[in-house]
Amino acid sequence: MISIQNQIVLITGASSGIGAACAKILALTGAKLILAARRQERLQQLAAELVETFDEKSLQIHLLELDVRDRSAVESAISNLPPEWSDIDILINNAGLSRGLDKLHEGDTQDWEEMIDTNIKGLLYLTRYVVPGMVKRDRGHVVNIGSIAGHQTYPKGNVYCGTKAAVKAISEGLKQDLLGTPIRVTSVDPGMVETEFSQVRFHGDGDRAKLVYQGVTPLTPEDVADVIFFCVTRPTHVNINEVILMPVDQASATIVYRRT
Ligand code: NDP
Ligand code: 8X3
Repeated sequence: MISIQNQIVLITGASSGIGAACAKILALTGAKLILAARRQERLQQLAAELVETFDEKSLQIHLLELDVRDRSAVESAISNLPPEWSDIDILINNAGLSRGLDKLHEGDTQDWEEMIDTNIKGLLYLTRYVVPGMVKRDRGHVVNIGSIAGHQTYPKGNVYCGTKAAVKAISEGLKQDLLGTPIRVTSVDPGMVETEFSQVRFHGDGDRAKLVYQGVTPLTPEDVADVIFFCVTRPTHVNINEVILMPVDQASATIVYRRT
């Protein structure tokens, strides 16, 4: 295991779920955290929680209000980071969402745009503006959050699954393009994790969201963050290319054991 103390880690989508859990586990390592999301009040709340838990002096956090869909905002946010925060060592491309669960021919095109713009284009923008610095400094690690949905398509998952299949292809492509550099690329691809994911998918319908996890013990965001922690602390010659992690109750994207 290597230390990532004082390394600069940028986590997108840090205001909730897996991203927030990553911030908590990585704060323990003494890494310097750039926490990005649209909801600043959530990030401030998380930062306050972390300050309460850890010694304020050893905790280094920089908050970034960022909509990853906005290419010029991403470019400007990365290029205008204060000098002490600009040399990003680890990029965790976590921001993402699903919208709707509909047959493709009945889908809401607005939902499609949002998923494609966030899950694919947002991830690409961050990668495009952060990785050149890594190449220049000859060090770095990109962790993309994919999904079991990128390996297996499920009914009505169409566009969301398509975006995660794209993340899988992009992670593989980035790994190939960075061969010959010491930069690592990892895709962490979970099954069902209980976060705000389903609430977002169902546009705030909490009852429908709860049904997704009924009778199942899903993964927690901390389970996923734990795997990410493992990936980023391997010796520098080791690259964990891809990890699929599932709840014990889930065998595939569609096969889930539910206790009634
Ligand atoms: P949450 O809804 O709890 O968190 C999603 C995060 O993404 C939030 O912090 C949100 O922040 C951020 N986000 C969404 N859109 C944008 C945007 N345009 N710009 C910046 N940030 C954005 O869900 P999860 O933690 O579950 O999701 C994290 C990742 O994990 C996603 O990529 C998801 O696809 C993936 N995943 C989730 C699984 C699950 O079952 N939960 C399983 C497999 C993968 P804000 O709204 O403040 O901007
Ligand atoms: C989220 C997991 O199976 O709900 O990527 O699509 S799933």
